[in-house]
Amino acid sequence: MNKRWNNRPENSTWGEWGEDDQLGRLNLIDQRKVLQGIAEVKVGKTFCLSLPLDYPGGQVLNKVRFPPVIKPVIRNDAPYFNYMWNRSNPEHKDIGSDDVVLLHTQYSTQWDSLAHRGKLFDINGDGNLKPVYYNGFRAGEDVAIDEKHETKAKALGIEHMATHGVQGRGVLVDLFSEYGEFPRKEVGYDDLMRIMERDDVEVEEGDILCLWTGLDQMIMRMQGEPDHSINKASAVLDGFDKKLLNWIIDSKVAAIASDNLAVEAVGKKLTPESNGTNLPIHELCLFRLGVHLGELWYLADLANWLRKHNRSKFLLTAPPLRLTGAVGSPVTPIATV
Ligand code: UVW
Repeated sequence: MNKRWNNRPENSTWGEWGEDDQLGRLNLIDQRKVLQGIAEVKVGKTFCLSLPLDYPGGQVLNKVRFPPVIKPVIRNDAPYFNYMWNRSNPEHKDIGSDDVVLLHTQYSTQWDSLAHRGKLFDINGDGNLKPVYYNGFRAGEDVAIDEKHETKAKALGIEHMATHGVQGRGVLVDLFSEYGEFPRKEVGYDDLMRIMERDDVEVEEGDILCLWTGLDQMIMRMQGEPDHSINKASAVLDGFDKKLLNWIIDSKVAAIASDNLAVEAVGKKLTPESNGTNLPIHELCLFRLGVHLGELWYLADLANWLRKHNRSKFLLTAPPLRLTGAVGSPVTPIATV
């Protein structure tokens, strides 16, 4: 029994960290896990795990998300860009520039917050489905939109992730070396376990799992003008594989990130077993477990370095923007090895 729900989804973590918890499994990244991450720093080399935020380019991967538009602030009725302050006082020699950005928060390298995907669920156990998110927060009341289309995740906004810090131990699994770019492979539990065993990769409670598929290097190669081949390229997780979902539950990973669009395959058909979703990993992670999903990360350089040095673990520092009420955020993750 909880003030927001009295029926919690099967295999969920709702209530595990308190009835108002908004962090989900980020709670598993505690001081001990941060120190475990820091212990992976051996040579002090850093990797930027973000694409340029105007990549992938165009709308080939997602029709409704657009690259950032950057404009100048207007000051004294003029664009405040290369602004000559001698306009107001001839003795000034200063010049100044300020940006305004229209940013689709999930266009490029990003985190999904726990308010990104919810579900119609019988939260009261009375047979009525209600639109809710992780830990029973309500669509409408808690994740709100008004008549002017102004939105605010009053609960589960991305700022909670930012204040946590998202610094811990990252573990990378190299799917690219096994599956390459074409044909796209849907990776199930058996595939994942085989590759982890091959590369001697172990994932422990509270680790941030990073799955490298090679889509990032295709995106970089296409230099902002991707063609439709990227919609069929590189590995994705098979969210319809029950064994894989069970592994995500049992492994207690704190978050999952990948260089592909959605971690899992998109555009699939519902099945009688898929629990009313065609993105079962999103449903499991964001709605039930409180596992944030990172998408379109740039993992290639890190992955190649780790392989060369026979390693899979690193310190990962990946706070999103502290953008109150947003349901996703760009991120510039940094790996330190
Ligand atoms: C898709 O684009 C399907 O995934 P997400 O909404 O998580 O980015």
